[in-house]
Amino acid sequence: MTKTVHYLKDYQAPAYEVCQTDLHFDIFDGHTLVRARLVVNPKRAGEPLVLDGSAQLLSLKIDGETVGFELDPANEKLTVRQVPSESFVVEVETRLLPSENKSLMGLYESGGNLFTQCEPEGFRKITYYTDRPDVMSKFTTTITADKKRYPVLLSNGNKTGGGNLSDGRHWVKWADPFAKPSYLFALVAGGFAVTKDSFTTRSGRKVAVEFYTAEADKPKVPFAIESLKHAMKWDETRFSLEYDLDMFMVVAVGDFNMGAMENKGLNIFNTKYVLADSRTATDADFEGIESVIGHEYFHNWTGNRVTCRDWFQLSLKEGLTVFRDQEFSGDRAGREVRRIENVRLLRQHQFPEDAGPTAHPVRPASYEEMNNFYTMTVYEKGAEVVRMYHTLLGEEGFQKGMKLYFQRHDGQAVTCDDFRAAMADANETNLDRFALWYSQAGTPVLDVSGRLKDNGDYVLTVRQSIPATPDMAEKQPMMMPLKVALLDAESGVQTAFGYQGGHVYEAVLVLEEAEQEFVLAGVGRSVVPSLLRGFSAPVHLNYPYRNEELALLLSHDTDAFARWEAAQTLYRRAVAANEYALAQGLPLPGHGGLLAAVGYVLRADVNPAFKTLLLQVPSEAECWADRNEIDPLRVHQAREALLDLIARTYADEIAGLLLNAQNQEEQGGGEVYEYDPDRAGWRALRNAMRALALRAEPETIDFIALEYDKMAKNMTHEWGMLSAANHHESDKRNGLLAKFAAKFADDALVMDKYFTLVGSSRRSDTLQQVRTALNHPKFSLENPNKARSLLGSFSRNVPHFHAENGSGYAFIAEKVLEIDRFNPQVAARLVQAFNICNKLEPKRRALMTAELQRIAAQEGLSKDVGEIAGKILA
Ligand code: B3K
Ligand code: ZN
Repeated sequence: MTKTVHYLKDYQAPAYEVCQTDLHFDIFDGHTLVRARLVVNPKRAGEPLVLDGSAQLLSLKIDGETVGFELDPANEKLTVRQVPSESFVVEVETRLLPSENKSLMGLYESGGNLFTQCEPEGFRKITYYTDRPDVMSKFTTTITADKKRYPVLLSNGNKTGGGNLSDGRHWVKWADPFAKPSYLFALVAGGFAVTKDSFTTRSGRKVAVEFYTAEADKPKVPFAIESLKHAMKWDETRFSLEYDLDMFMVVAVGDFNMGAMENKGLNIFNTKYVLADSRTATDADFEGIESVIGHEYFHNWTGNRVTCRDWFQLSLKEGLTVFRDQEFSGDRAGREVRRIENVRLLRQHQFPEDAGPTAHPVRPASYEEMNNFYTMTVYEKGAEVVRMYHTLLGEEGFQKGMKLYFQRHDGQAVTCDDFRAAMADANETNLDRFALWYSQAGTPVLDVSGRLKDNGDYVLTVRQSIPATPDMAEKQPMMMPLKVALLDAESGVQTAFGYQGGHVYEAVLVLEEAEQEFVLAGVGRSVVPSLLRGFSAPVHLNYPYRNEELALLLSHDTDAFARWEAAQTLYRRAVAANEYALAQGLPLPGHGGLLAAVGYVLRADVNPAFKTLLLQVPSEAECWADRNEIDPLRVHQAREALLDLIARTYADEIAGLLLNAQNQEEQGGGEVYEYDPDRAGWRALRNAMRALALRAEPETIDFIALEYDKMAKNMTHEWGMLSAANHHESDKRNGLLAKFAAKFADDALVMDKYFTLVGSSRRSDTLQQVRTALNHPKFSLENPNKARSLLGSFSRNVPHFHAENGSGYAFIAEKVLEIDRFNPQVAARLVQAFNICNKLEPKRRALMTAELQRIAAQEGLSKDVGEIAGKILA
């Protein structure tokens, strides 16, 4: 297969613009006919008109005449060489087969209804078009269909007409007053129940809110609706941004490649991010819904009103919108805890990406398949980059930048440089050096040292380096904020110092050079530095702390992130020490210092959600970050041994906390088992303690099995018990899971949880149970949620995926190839489990390489999987 690589440096403005797009969909039982009428304006007359498309083409006319054209199916291009030099009309007819479309891009069927997904390049599966984000057009959409089978016909914008036709058919017309790129187009047709509400904007406009779901799911919609209204209000208050259409619609679909999609006025959501009640959704699910609903809504301004010039600029909308949804969640509840959760996510998934074969900058320089670039780097590191503007400029300065950004670019398709220019110009500052965050991949490393000078000044020396990545060897130092404070080494009290003419307790140091010294004046006593407070930059920071200094930070720091980080460092050191002992065949260390710190945390008077985070030992992936020759099983065993030690040492305290958390959860009246952030904190602690308690005394599974029904008051309770019991080798665990699957057999989202439990169990027979689950009547490989639940969780299951005999690798490779035949996007996600290949010890590396070669050699392999496998094998 020919490989086409797209480069940012080759960007060219479009030769033709489309000022009006009128679409006409005739939906029939087996197929759909699409007529597109485009009013096209030459920008560079004389150039050929090149349209993107892969749908079955029925006819093509220009100004009413049939014209000659060339088709290049491999690159999905249609070229017309002779076109008028002034404005002309293109008419295209295509024929689609939505029920055969299992890629879930373009127009497809799910549960008898029709849906679209266009971002980034799905619109070309519907018609022939300049399918690129810098071509913005006004759209109308007319849909006709059988009224009984497809009573609901939706598209973007406002409904402008409709009526009955002959033969039991009906029609509806939609008009979107805002020009938009084709990736924001959406159409939905079928039978749905609608839940209606409304929101009055601060300027007094009443916006109709409509959520479309299956009839049976109606009771699970209210939380998502409330979340949307909170998001609408929050965007007005914090960002002065108001909604701009008369209607905001959300449609839930069970078959969806990702979380949700921000189509203008007609968001399409994975059911997972809409439907929730406390019987079937965990507290974490509720939090996920609030944040994804917020995210898609916030795109209306950051993404839709101002969009991306090209797909290399994806982080312009995604990094910024993730930052906005993080801030929304933080403002809603538990800012500090949310911040730590964001950092954990970044470290567990983005840091490995940045250190692996698919590493790319926040603004990638090239791609083969754009779908492969909806990554943790573009989203989460992109959000950290936006957060750094915020840290450097402050809330007021940042908002000034946002205001200028919208003043300059509303209605345009722009670049990350335009965003940076607005931030700099609004604050009359120079952010040129900051641009490197968009072009250099790899997680920067800060090596910091501190010394107290004889004159009482404290000097911090910071060296920064950025590791080489496959795309770039030499890197330049970057601009970033390093937030610091100093704690008295004896008392742990925060100490004042002089910095830039002020007398302060905390400072934002601005790094720009490979090595810099910062003088914090007049300290005059022995101190412990508190560094990277709030995780002020997405970096690895090394400082030669002694364990006692970490314990001091853990117990005294006023910055939640820094406290948590002190505990994480202690855990990482302990896991590494266990690993060394295991490798050398030595007895495991006693970890007195760490145990004292854990004892402190167990007793500490901190909020329960924070306590839960402080007690979380970093994942294996965090423990082996930046290492080579990894033996995954040994890291796993070292980590397990540490957890066992903690559980055994503090069995009594853990049992006490478990009970206390349960009592606290039940206090305070109201709907005790419904979601609310405070109770969610107590439940998180309760579940964490339950897992540790069962670890210390495995025989208590009998108690769980016996009392399960009584204790299972909501899904968070059920999930806590099942995920703790999930690794138990006894039949009791199988019995619990079987009961759970029977109880929720008809709830697709809960069945996803069941499959996740099967895929993530440490039991010795897990691979066999996963294989059996593939034939479960409720499992379907074609449903992305199901595939991700069972196979995604298995690919993260360290002892089984990395089984010494290679069975885990072979199994995932087999499934990658199977899924790739119908859904390359989902397959390409799964194959990224092999990203770690070249960092493994030789035996596993050889086993994994063999599987990757098998995948790469597959005839008809998608470019999605081909691109990833190729990069790993390179
Ligand atoms: N913009 C979409 C993601 C589209 C992914 C295409 N593979 C959802 C979001 O980020 O809000
Ligand atoms: Zn997004």
